[in-house]
Amino acid sequence: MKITSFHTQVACPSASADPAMEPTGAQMANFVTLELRTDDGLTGIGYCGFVRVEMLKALQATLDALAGWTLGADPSAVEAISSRLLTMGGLGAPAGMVTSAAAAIDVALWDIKGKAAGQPLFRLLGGESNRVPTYASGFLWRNYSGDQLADTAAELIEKGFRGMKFRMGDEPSLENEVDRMDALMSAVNDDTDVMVDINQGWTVDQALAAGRAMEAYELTWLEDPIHHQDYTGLAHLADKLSLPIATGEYHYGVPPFGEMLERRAVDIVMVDLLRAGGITHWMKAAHVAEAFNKPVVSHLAPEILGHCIEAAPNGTIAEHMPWAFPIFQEVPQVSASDGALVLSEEPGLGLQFDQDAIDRMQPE
Ligand code: SMN
Ligand code: MG
Repeated sequence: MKITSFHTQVACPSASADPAMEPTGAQMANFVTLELRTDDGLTGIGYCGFVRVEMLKALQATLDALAGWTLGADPSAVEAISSRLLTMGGLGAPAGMVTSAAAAIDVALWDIKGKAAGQPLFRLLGGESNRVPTYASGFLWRNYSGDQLADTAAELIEKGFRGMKFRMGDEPSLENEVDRMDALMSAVNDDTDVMVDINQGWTVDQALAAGRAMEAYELTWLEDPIHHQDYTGLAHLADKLSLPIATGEYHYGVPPFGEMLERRAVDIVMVDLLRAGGITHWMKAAHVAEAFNKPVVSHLAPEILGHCIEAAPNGTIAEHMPWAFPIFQEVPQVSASDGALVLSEEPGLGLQFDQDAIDRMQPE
């Protein structure tokens, strides 16, 4: 089998984002889609993005250049193609747009591999079930009042979610942070997992004080309390707080996960699909965490990373952040009976782009 052609498009679901959403959220749901076609008539799909709309042209040009280098290659050589693209596009130093674009190609190659084998991705990677634990993300924003948080949390539980992530770190005092936490916790029940994401907003001292105040709530994790490369600070927090520290979404490639784990700077390893470099590299980062006896969780792209969470022996829960859902025809649903993300059992990713929707989501 050979790759014969490819097609990229841009799509901007951000244009119809809820205006009440925190701007960092509302502005980032923009994508470049990829279709990779083979001489066997199979098409693999992937996408990159989670960038502001102004970045899309540059990202599409990067993806076009990298996809051009795959023409003529056998798509089942995922490992070889993926590492060649990182070398050709970025001299093998993974970061930025090159890695995101290479990740989209890696995903499309896995989609082709699954379709050629007649296997859904989660099974091709070694997993068993199409039902994956998940939690709601992208709904409980920092600019929401206590009442908005409580109302939204109740709606999420109504939809079937058994877990949800809440953003903190913007309040002028610890007292205000705790008030918002109280408002949210009053709306959830005992079996709701609650995660908190700070997006690197605190200093080590702030994180220690806030983390101690939050220990009473039995949260599932405290995410990115401080800068992601401050391993010494993260290790200090992981040691001093009983609250598990989750971090990893900001890292590019696989090697930082080794260092982070060696330094004991993390309790729960979070891996981003595009920054890791695709499914191949996501799974490697998961296995590095496994070697350190730590759980791995996913960042964004639940329609793809749900498969990886299921397949990784240490995968625990998928982040349900549905920003890319509008570009697909059918997407995994959350089961009202047990809150699981139900993946398609069709070969490959089990996803198809919705061309009409993509046509409607063109930038101005
Ligand atoms: C996040 C990061 C980037 C885009 C959206 C959301 C956030 C998360 O840190 O963990 O979901
Ligand atoms: Mg995060």
